[in-house]
Order: sequence, then structure tokens, then C-alpha cells
Amino acid sequence: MKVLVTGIDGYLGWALAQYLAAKGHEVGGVDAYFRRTWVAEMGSQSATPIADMPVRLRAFEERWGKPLFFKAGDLTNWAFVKSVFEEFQPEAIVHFGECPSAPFSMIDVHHTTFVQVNNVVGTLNILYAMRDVVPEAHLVKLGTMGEYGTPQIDIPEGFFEIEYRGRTDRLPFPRQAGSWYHWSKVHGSNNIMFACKIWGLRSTDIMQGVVYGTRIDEMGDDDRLLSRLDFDESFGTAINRFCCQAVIGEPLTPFGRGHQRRGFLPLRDSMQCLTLAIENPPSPGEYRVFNQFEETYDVTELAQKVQKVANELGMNTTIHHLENPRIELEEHYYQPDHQGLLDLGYQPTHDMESELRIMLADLERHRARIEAVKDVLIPAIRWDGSRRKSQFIDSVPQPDLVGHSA
Ligand code: NAD
Ligand code: USQ
Repeated sequence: MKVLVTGIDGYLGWALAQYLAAKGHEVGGVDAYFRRTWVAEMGSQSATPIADMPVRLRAFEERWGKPLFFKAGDLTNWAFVKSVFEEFQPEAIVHFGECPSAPFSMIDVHHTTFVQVNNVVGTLNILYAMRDVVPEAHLVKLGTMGEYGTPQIDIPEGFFEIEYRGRTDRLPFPRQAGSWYHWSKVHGSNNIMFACKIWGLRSTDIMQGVVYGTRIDEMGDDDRLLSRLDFDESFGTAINRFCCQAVIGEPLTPFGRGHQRRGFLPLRDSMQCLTLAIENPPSPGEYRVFNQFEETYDVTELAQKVQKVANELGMNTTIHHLENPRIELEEHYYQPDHQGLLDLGYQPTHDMESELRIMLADLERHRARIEAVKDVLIPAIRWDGSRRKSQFIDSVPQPDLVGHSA
């Protein structure tokens, strides 16, 4: 199948290009290299060294024996998007090309509006390009589990049956996102749902949990094919940050009370799930939602898992809670469904400790790169609009003393 990956230079995009090539798909991609600029703005760098795109493209062709169709450009530019669709004629589009960071979107009005315009307009351009150029194609769009927030009831996959004043309907489950970034994903989901309805497009909206991991097997031993892995406060996600902290001997940092619960999945599982969605498209006009994660964990449980594996590898790892820069519940109910992908054949890895061993070994090789900018590990971007480095907490507060209503 001809698959266009938007955001192909990013954490998930570069891995998916290789996973799809290994399965015999023809891959194309676009990127504006924004992620590289954003991480530099945070004063950081990827823990794994990242080759420039021309080098990545050469390595890709050497490994997979065929070139990757690539165009550098901005998805918010309609003429660019339309021309890419006309030239590549994709049968499926995997849309990663958005700003993925909650903290980055909370910095100030300029970052908030940038993230929302970038994410909403890019998706609208893709929907119009599908309508005008490839109306039969399938859009696999990355939403996020964070669209739902943390309600007091179970979370279905996108829709739920509701009875109200004696009548029933199947409606979108309420979204209660926790950052301007997460709201941008809600707006994207609503726009895609509407485009499927009016134009008969088909789409799978993936509510993905937090991804962790440095590699997939398909990358082999060629460092030019490695994924980026960030650890700064904006672009580093929880487990990836904890592993980076462990290799340089810094404490692992659950925020606040540390019982925030989220869905997590390893990079290899994300690739498996996305490929299952691509290879099993919905019907024309169908807007399908999958919740994509392997298991839910609270962040303190995760820190303890990373600590256990790191200590087995001879590291001397401690856990030290940090003042929470976010406004979020720090202890809450969390029970999301995730059946759709299992029904398509998803086989969860269920082996976080093995994955952590691989990550810690990969990161150990590059510890000097983490050490060089380790100040970025302590967050300063706060949800209340101020910017001030969080302090370590010596005694973790009791439940009745913390927990803001998001
Ligand atoms: P990433 O930042 O590494 O990848 C996104 C890529 O898109 C970057 O290379 C960036 O340069 C590019 N991009 C952004 N805006 C663009 C534009 N206007 N034009 C062209 N290119 C543009 O992020 P990621 O972690 O790979 O995430 C990919 C997608 O998956 C995002 O949409 C994110 O919201 C979603 N997601 C990620 C996770 C996770 O844990 N990594 C979890 C759930 C959902
Ligand atoms: N957290 C800590 N300590 C840290 C880092 C994070 O306790 O050092 C906590 C956060 O407060 C939060 C949770 O861990 O409660 C997850 O934070 P994160 O930074 O790992 O993830 P998040 O900001 O939610 O965003 C990431 C990706 C985003 C994706 C989302 C999926 O950056 O693109 O949409 O995960 S989800 O979390 O399901 O919404």
C-alpha cells in the first residue's frame, strides 16, 4: 500500500517509515523539521544522535532497497499539501505532523496559538487534499488518550450510548482535555468526524497513550536509522525521561503526589497497532476511534519499575517527587476501554522490563549527551502561566492536601 507519513522526521514517524517498509509498503513522507527547532528552543537535544534527513534517506534506501519519497514543507501551507497528494497519490495517510507537547502549548499566548493553528490547520489541509485528490484514501490520525481527561466513569472508544429525558443516542464521549495541546487534538477529532460525515471520507482516529522506547527491531544496528529520544520538560515523556534520569544518576521525578494514571505502550506496540489500522481500513464515510495503549500505570509505579531495572543494571537510582507544574488530578479513577485493536489482532508485548533494559542500554551509550544539558530535566513551564523551576518535595503530600480539579 502507498502510505504517506506526515511528520516522518519525528519520534513515531521515523520508526513507522521503517516498520512499514519492512512489511513491503511503499512509504512517502513530509516534515518541516519543526521538532528539531522546538527541542533546541528548550535548550535540549535528542539523547540519541539524530542524522539529518539526507543522511536518513540514504540509510533508508541502503537498508530497504528502495528510496523514500520525501518532501520538506509545512502542512499549514495548502499549496504544499495539495501538491504532495497529487504527486504521491497515497492510499493511506498517517498524520503525525503536529506539535505533540502539552507543556510547550502552555508557555504563553504565542505558543498556545502556534500549537492550535499548526495542529488544526494542518489537519484541515489534509482533509481537503483527501477530498480533492484521493477521496478513497484512509486517514489514520493521531489523537491522544488525553482528549478524554480523567472522568469519574469508564472511557469508551470514542462513542457511548446515552439515555437523556427518555430518549437514547450514540454520541461522542465528552472530551475534557488537560492542556491547550490536548484541546488541539479534540478540535482535530471533531473536524475529522465532520469531514467523514459530509464528504464520505474514511478515518481511524487513534487515541494513543504515552509511548516509550528507543528503537524497534527493524532499525537494526545502523545508528543513522535510530529514533530520536527527548527528555526535556516539553518533549520528553514520562518513561523516556525516567530512563534518561537513571543513566546519569539523577532522581526519577513523579510530579506531585505521583498517582496520575495514564495508558502507556512501547514504540514497537505503537507501530504494530498503527499498521493494523492501516491494513484494515474502515468503510467510506466511517469515522472509527481506537484507544491505543497496552496497559495503564500510575507514574510512581513507573518510576519504581525503571528504578528496579536500572538498579539491576548497576545504576544507583533514587526517586524524588517534584512539585507538580501542571494543573491535573494527582490521584483519580481511570478505566479506558481498549478492545478495537485487540479485535484486529494486536498482540501486546506485556514486557515492560525487557523494553526498559533495551532503553537503558541504548541511553547508556549516549549518557554524555544527556549529561550535557541535564538542567532541562527540571520543569519550569507551569499551567498557571508562570515560569519557575519546580522544587523537590521532601514529604509527598497527603490526598486531602493536593489534587487540583482539572
Ligand atoms: P514528533 O514531534 O516527534 O513528530 C511530529 C513531527 O511532525 C515532527 O517531526 C515535526 O517536525 C512535524 N511537524 C509538526 N508540525 C508540522 C507541520 N505543520 N508541517 C510539517 N511537519 C510538521 O512527535 P511524536 O511523538 O512522533 O508524535 C507524533 C503524533 O502522535 C503527534 O500528533 C502526537 O500528538 C501524537 N501522539 C504522540 C504520543 C507520544 O507519546 N509520542 C502519544 C499520543 C499521541
Ligand atoms: N509526569 C511526571 N513526571 C515527569 C513527567 C511527567 O509525573 O517527569 C506526569 C505528568 O504530570 C502527567 C503524566 O506523567 O501526569 C504524563 O506526562 P507526559 O509528559 O509523559 O505525557 P503528556 O504530557 O500527557 O503527553 C504525552 C505526549 C503527547 C500525547 C500524550 C498521551 O507528549 O503527545 O498526546 O502523552 S496522553 O498522556 O495519553 O494524553
